[in-house]
Amino acid sequence: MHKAGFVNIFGKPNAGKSTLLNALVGEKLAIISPKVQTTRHRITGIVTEPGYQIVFSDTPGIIDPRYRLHEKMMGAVKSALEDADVALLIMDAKDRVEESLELFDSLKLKVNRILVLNKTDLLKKEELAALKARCEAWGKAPVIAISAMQRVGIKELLEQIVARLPEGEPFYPEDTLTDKSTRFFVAEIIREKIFHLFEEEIPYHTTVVVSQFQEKETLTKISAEIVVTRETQKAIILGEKGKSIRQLGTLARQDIEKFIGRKVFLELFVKVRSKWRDNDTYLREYGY
Ligand code: GDP
Ligand code: K
Ligand code: MG
Repeated sequence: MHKAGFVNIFGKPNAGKSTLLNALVGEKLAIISPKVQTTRHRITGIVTEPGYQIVFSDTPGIIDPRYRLHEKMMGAVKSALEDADVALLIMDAKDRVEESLELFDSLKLKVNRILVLNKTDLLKKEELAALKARCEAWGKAPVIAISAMQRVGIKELLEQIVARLPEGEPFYPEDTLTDKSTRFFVAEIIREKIFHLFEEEIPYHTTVVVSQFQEKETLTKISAEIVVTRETQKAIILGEKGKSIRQLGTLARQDIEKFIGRKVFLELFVKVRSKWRDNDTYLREYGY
């Protein structure tokens, strides 16, 4: 019997959704940073093994606890979760447990769900036992303790997911890792480095567009535009004598080379588009 299904990863910002997606797929697909709202798109990661295929989605961190009572938003999240075969409710083991359980409760989910305690590498043994007991007492989902970062508990989690998958044929050919293009991942890698290198509002005012992607004989030539909203932001990204953008280029190139498995020549340009975040034409052009 072959099993196949869709699994959504849901949790508060920074719970570790993107890190878990990467751990499950065994590849770096989703960008990770300690800042909230790093993930802007739904990223699909596909795991195909003999006997099953799972299509995972990493949801953007749209759930801000401050807006928890915002019904419309919760409605959208809920219906996305109910569309899946299994919902992974992930919480940061260091976070306030009652608050997370209350958030999960408020969804009133009917779909199969698993409560995933992440970042358990940060807890002492007794702390973990107490947390697990509290979550098991909640009683609305089986509880699995993991460390997405250290890849601990992933196998057990996969087993629990597979046990809840419906019977069915695979949705994608077996070598498919994701439904997104290489260009998309290249832009995401550059965006991740911007999150790491620049402070405050800059990452949130920036988007990245890959304008050229050419496979040459010995390397891949990539040009990308970094779009910001103000001249002052452009100056910061360039840095003194271009120092910052060179650093950004080097870090991004190294990761892109790892991702595509080829040498890369990367060219970065910075463009100012004062209203890109409010302009529908730009948003479409930039893939939102
Ligand atoms: P998301 O916002 O839910 O997608 O969270 P991310 O995957 O971007 O992770 C947020 C932060 O938590 C990053 O700094 C990660 O490195 C960190 N993180 C994720 N998983 C773990 C874990 O298992 N252990 C520890 N110690 N940190 C983690
Ligand atoms: K994050
Ligand atoms: Mg994320």
